[in-house]
Amino acid sequence: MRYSQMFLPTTREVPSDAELVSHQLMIRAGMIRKLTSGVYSYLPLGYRVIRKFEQIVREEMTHAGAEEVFLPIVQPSELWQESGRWLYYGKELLRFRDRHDRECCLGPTHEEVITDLVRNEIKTYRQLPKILFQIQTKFRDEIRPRFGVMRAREFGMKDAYSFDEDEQHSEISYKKMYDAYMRIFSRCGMRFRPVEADSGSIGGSYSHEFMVMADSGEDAVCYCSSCDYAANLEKAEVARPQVNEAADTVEPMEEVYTPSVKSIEDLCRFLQIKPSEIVKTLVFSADGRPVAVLVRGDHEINEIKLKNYLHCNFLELADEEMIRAASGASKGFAGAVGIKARIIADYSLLGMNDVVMGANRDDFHLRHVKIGRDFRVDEFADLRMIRQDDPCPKCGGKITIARGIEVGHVFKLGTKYSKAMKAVFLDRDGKEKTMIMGCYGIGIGRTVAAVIEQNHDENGIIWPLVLAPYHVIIVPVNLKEKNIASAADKLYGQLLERGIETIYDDRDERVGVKFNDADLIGIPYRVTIGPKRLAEGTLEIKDRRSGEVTVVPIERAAGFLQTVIDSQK
Ligand code: 9G3
Repeated sequence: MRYSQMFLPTTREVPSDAELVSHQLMIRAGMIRKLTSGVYSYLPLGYRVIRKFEQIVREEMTHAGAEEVFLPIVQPSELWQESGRWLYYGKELLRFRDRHDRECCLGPTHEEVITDLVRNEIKTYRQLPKILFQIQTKFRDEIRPRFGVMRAREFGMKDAYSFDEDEQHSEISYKKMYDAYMRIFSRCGMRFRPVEADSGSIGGSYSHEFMVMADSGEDAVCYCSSCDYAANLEKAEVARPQVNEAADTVEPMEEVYTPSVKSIEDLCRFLQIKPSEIVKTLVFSADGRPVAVLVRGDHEINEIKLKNYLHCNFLELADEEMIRAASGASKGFAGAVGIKARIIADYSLLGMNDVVMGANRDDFHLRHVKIGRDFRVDEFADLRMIRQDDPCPKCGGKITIARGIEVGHVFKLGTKYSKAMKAVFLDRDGKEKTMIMGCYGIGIGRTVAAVIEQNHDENGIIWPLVLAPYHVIIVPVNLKEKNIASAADKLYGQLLERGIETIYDDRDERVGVKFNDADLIGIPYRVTIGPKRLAEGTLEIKDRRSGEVTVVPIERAAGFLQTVIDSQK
């Protein structure tokens, strides 16, 4: 393409709310423009990248045995009523009525639609397994869309759904998808990790998130430096501590006056103790009932683990009223001794004695408290957040905490939808069975943005070749000089003939502007045609990633670029 003809509005301006580098660069490089909050238009340069990533996804999905479908975004509420989700979701589900006053929604995902399609067509085990995928727009009315296309309200997703006759076969489908994801993200040259994740509200036995490692990521993950263990921080299990059978020489429990001393650090300063000698008593309301949860002063409660352990629907910190009713004190002075609530404690409290905790009396704490002597713990469980340097729950190695961007998520769904919607088939013995499902998502725009998070410098984007919108940009230093213009025209023709995707920067602009734009939009190879080199019959080829400049004879330039490009495909 000739630059002067392109719709490629690069700009130095970034919107004030663009905090993420990828958001800034996608605007500045003329890839996207915001239509309204959380809704973006892809301009030609941005859409070329999207299409290249989608092509990689299609190739790997197909290679894994999935077939592509294309499902509607308008969905009838009846299906969501069948699955029981119509009332579960709030305003995030964009609902509307059609001209016949029928209730519909814009699809935020397609479990109901695909299960309805399959239940109408698949009748016997001979028709299984099936893995169907689509690349389709989703709409989720996020309350606060941010970070450009990273967290948009309308976004493209590849979503796949597997249907199997039993758990073992479902496991095979899951692994096919998991392996396809490994190939997709590897082909894009990304630094990523699959991590064990919490399957959240969509029940099913387990799930993995594919995390692109980036300090700007919203998700916290932990991984072991010695083995392949990795997990979303919300899900990460904590290795059972060896119980410290400390000596029993602990004095009797005693109250201590701690006027207005509520926080852990105030208490440490006031009593000259360490956080690890304190037991925090957090009162939760689990489905409306008070539960006292005990964790060590230097640990954090993991509310996802707690909710999963309690199998409750609604979990939140108790309000002052419930805390006072259970403990007789305000939040900062609640303690386990004498509290009127179920008491569960994190494993790290096992064997602890001689601790400090709230006295269930305002302005007082207890010290020298001994678990088992002064109060009883109903149950011990793994309830705390894992921390940097904790032992790996798999191999005992060292745990590292890092930030990541979730670009993919694969779930075992079991029969959550197929049971509710009666997606059944006749098995080998002619018995009616419920299909076993899995679902597998990849955020298209989010992945492109994540690639930029991992591939940029102060001058702009640095595209991996497989995703680059164009492979080469030709920058003639001064088109008014005839021999430069003809050399550039000739090279442009040669590159197009070889199928090399090329921008010919034919704008009447200073060469500095052209260089800056070439760096900003991140084209992997920049060919500069200038008078000095031309006089010697050569030109310069600059590699955007390494910065390396190679001087090449003009007649060899097209071949040189073909070789270097083909070597990376
Ligand atoms: C909704 C709304 C938002 C949602 C969902 C439903 C997330 C919802 C989870 C999934 C699971 C998988 C198939 C592709 C991979 C992810 N946000 N999820 O179900 F109504 Cl408003 O989407 N779906």
